[in-house]
Amino acid sequence: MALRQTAFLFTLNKRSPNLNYVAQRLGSWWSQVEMGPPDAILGVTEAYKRDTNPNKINLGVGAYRDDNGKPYVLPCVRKAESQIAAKNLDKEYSPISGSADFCKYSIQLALGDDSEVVKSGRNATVQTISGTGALRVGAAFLKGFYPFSKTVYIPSPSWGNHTPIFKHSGMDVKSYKFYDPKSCGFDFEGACNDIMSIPEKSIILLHACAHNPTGVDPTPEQWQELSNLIKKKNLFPFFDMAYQGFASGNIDKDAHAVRLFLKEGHNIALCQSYAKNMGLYGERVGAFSITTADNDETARVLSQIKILIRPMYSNPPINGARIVSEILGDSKLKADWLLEVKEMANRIISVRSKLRENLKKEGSTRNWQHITDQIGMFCFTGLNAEQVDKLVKEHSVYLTKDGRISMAGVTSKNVEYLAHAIHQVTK
Ligand code: IK2
Repeated sequence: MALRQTAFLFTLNKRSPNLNYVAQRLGSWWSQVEMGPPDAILGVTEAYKRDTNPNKINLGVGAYRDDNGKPYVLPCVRKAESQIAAKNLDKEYSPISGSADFCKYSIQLALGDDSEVVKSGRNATVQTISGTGALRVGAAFLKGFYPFSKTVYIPSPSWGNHTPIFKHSGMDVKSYKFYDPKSCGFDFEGACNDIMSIPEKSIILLHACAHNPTGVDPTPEQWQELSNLIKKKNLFPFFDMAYQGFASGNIDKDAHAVRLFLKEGHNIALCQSYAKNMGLYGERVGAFSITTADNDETARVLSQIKILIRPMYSNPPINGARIVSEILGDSKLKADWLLEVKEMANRIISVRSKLRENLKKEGSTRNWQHITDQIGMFCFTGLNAEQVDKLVKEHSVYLTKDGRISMAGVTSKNVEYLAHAIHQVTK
């Protein structure tokens, strides 16, 4: 049918230039395709770009900005790039699992230099297309090889892409309580109760630090209890660590939960991203790891992950991995990076205080303590859909519908305007 139609169009085209008219009469192959909705997060940026208000602020997507509201390339990344350029490297394909150096540095960064897991080779690690790719590869591995229920329990709420990623891989998704709208904090009791009722041997997704979208993280004591409970229920912990270093400014502190679970004897899945902590958003560089029982299991798991990756994208891009390896493999550059990631985290912590102060100055009598209690890139403001709508329409402040704002888009220059706008819609 397709061939006949193409041949017919070709003959007609020779005779008549009015192909559109003919295509219309025949009907297009895609006339049944309906318009899809814009992405809940990236769609906000599209709307922001169309706005002509000079005071507009984009607090939608979680991408770091400097205090002038400009995208920020870390100085250590620039140095790494010039060191790499001087090496005059080739552009050959990467192995399916990516750069071996990159994988080694990544798992060491996550688990620590003294990690027993790394020393004994109990990790199957591959380079991925940033954190999203790590989640997607991980989900495909679970779908193919997890021997029990293929249901993943994610916190409520969670990053908007978690459910689509797992569903796209053929997994089922359910949720457990995480956020308490009354306290704008962690619903520890609700989470524990829900986890108690998750069927044994299910998969549980945990945000390692800087929970997205709420900015609410369990305390170390709560992580300990969560670890005990998850062990008791025999659940498989799947960690998403997209913000190591970006939450507190300290890479070890932010990896606390992951390292604790391993110390407590769990085997885990782990997704890492260098988008935020090295500012390598568009380089799309991340890692996926499974910790295993022994070397032999590592080799078997790795072989199967490679078989899954090959038809997906064959092998990952080389540039971002080179930058990460150059930084993590060079003690001077690594020291620079640790300072720079701390500076980014500190700027976010400081604008949280400024936003609270300015809301007070505006005369707001609401309790805004959660702005400074929450951590990482996002603040879950507690604004309802109507207030969000007003912020967008009346003040050109762009944010996601759930009331999440990216603190990275707040600067010392726009914080007063933002506080004024928030007060106007909440008073
Ligand atoms: N996992 C979590 C929890 C994330 O927050 C992200 C990044 N999200 O940032 C966009 C936003 O919410 O505004 C990722 C994974 C994956 O990030 P990437 O694929 O860019 O590494």
